[in-house]
Amino acid sequence: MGTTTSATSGKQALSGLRRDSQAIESTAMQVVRVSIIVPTYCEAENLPDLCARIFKTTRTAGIDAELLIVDDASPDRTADIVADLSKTYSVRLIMRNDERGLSSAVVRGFQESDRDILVCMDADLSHPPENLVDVIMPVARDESDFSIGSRYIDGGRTDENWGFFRRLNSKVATWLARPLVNAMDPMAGFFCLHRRTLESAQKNGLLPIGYKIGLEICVRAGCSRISEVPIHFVDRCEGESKLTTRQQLLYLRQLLHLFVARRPFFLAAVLFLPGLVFLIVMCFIVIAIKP
Ligand SMILES: Nc1nc2c(ncn2[C@@H]2O[C@H](COP(=O)(O)OP(=O)(O)O)[C@@H](O)[C@H]2O)c(=O)[nH]1
Ligand SMILES: [Mg+2]
Repeated sequence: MGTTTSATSGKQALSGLRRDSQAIESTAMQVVRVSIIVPTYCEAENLPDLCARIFKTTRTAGIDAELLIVDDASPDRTADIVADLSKTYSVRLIMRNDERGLSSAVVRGFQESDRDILVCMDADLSHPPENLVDVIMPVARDESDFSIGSRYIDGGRTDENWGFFRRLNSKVATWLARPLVNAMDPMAGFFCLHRRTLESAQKNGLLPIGYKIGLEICVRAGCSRISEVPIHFVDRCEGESKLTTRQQLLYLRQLLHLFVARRPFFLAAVLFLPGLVFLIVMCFIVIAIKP
């Protein structure tokens, strides 16, 4: 009996061990590996805080994150600061000396990564790193192809200091993009995607120009599984915005390209319908006032 008991408890111990090792194995399999791409131009003052907050959040959540800073030869101390941070954190600098531009910098970061889950965010702390896990998990769980840190869904908001015209500008730009993508904040710069979403966008003629690379990827890839998680967008404390009028004009050009590629009939209707209505009304008026 005693032998049986000890054999049974031996078997139980063994199966317990197996269960434990299976649990460890499956936990290991479930570790989320993510590359966080941050394009930078003159953001040296923001990087230490950004780095500390990103890694605090991801480590607490058990996410294996690497940070790729894609800098266009900023004439500040970006390179020294990243070298310093890389002693403590998994952070790498990709320096571009012959190119400028936010969207192309982000795509370069994606290309430098060998991971499947990709995140993009600003360096200026406008996108709270504490929301990273919420933005990453829908893609990591394969519930979404594209996940957005959204200012315009319930619970999300923009900075309290935004004036009327800034709000209007952002809203109008957002409304213009809405027919292209089923999301409340399609212009967000804080997003996560699976590598296959990027590949599908590239197959469909991704054009990495201007500022709105998230919108470009989402529309070119024809994403239907999109998640939005609320964030509180805060204005930068350090450095200056690089968003210029030229970038806003480039956005209109980008929209035109996207409408031609994905919603040509919608575009035609929007452009020609008012003219058609005008013609019909004119015909009625001419007929009505005919002597
Ligand atoms: N590599 C690179 N990054 C850029 C460029 N322009 C802007 N960025 C970065 O892109 C992010 C968004 O730009 P930002 O100036 O904050 O634009 P805003 O949030 O629209 O005011 C920031 O991290 C910038 O440093 C550029 O030409 N090259
Ligand atoms: Mg910003």
